[in-house]
Amino acid sequence: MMESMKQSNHVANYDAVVVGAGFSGLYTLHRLREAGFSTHVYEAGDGVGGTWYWNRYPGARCDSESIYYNYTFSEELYKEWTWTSRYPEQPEILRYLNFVADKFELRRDIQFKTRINAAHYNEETNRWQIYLNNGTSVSAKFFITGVGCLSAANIPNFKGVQNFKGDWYHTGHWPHEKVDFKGKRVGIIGTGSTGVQAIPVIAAEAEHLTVFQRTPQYCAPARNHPYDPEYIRKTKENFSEIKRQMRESQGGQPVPIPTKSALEVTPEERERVYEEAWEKGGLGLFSAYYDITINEAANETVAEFIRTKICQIVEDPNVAEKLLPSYFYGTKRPIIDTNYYETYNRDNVTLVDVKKAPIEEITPNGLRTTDGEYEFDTLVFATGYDGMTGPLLKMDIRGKDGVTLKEKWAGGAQTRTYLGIANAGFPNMFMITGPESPSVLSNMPVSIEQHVEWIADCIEYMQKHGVETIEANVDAEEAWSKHCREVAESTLFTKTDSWYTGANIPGKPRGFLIYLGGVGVYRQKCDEIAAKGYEGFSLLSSSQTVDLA
Ligand code: NA7
Repeated sequence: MMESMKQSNHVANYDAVVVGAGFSGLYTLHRLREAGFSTHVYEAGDGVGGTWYWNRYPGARCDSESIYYNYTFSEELYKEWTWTSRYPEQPEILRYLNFVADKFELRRDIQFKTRINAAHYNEETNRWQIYLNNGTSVSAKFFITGVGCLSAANIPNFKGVQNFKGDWYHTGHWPHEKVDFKGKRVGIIGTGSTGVQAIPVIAAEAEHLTVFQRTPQYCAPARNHPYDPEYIRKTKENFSEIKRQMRESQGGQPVPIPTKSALEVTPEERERVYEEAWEKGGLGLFSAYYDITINEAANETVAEFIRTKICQIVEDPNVAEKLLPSYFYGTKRPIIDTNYYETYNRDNVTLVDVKKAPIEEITPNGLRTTDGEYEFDTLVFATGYDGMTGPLLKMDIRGKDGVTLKEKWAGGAQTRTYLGIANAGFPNMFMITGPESPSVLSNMPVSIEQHVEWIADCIEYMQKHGVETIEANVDAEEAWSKHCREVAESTLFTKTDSWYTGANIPGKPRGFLIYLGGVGVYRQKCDEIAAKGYEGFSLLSSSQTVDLA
């Protein structure tokens, strides 16, 4: 045990300790507190919001429609809050989460500016000992992680970053004060969802913007617009139906599951459908036909549609050529944009292909690729995250026999979970939207609510039946992981290098850690498991297994 942990000053005992005050942590706190459990949340930031607290970069907004990107556990809350537009910007989402924290008086049980460094399971007491970065420790019967899937920033290990004379930022750790780009030459590395959102906004302000692109992206227009008050009124009126549809859907939004193949319709009909989706804006292309992410030929029809659009929008054919993606559409995060491709028609924007000529070094005045040197005053890393496992493995989590989560998952290669909620060897620990749950391939608040409710119901069940510990069984975990891999391998997702597969982090073992069966199916499976007395888990009273089936 580390010296600092041995010396840590034990200050409190709780029923549950939760990591993170984002969508997950806030609702967990509310739900468990309502059920009478003493619950405490630790949050590294100095406010609530999680992902939406940290991601303050220019242009940051959500790619789920706002009327679906909120909690549905409280009809009153749903009706009290009104979104201004279709795709909410970061400040509005952060205001929403602060509104939730105020309404349910959550702050009194959240300790801000405090990071959990470690959580160790004590087999003698059946409790978790949790070590904080302020030198103190607390204990809890339940250890619950609400750390988000994309919170461990990836800053590539470029040579020379420390030599750069200007200011540099990672988009996931953006300053609270406005960063002024006026009159500045700016460089940005990365063209994922984040880069695509930030590039048009920075370009509009900076003297010059140089975009360093490794992989071109498929983007479709967001066509964000203010909501008509009548539309909002009807949405609120239909709360129960919308909630039901979201919960039973594939991706967490009330979008009909497509029944047609892209290959069974005529090219003219397909073109009409794609054109309609493009004009409507949003992620409609992704769900236009059921086989877009499973059949290569079907996929190519959308890919080619977007490539044609890029060539129509971007005036310089050489620039357009560099922007044409070739991987399977949708197997990296499909992006919705506001004036992204149009931005390359500006005189103050340069696009550099760093796949062809990779970045060699960050220099005092900019960066050098194998093709030449580029100078700028400010550098933005829009280089993404160590997704899924990254935020969990940043903490020193130790289960039975002192085995760390990192050892159990072999750094990621052997990531096995039961339902993406629990791990064999780690009793009374729950992960909200953990690896192998629908998580990032769903509308996150829907998946978060489902996990929080399942976990809280489980804890209540344990209390009612005198159960001391719950732990996933190894065979149940193996079967779930195998099922997840089989579903993923029946799609095109595993054929592309992306943060979904871990391929964006050099040295990270590859594995597809998202359950692709859909949120409706997944919810049903989780509910069935609970209804069978938590099938696949071992439930123990203080000294013996409790047969509750
Ligand atoms: P992403 O989607 O991981 O994008 C990161 C971008 O940075 C992507 O274009 C990468 O190129 C690029 N990148 C990463 N490392 C390098 C190096 N070493 N050299 C050059 N370029 C690099 O992260 P985002 O923040 O945009 O989005 C994350 C999610 O947040 C998003 O999907 C939404 O769910 C919200 P690559 O494609 O790997 O070639």
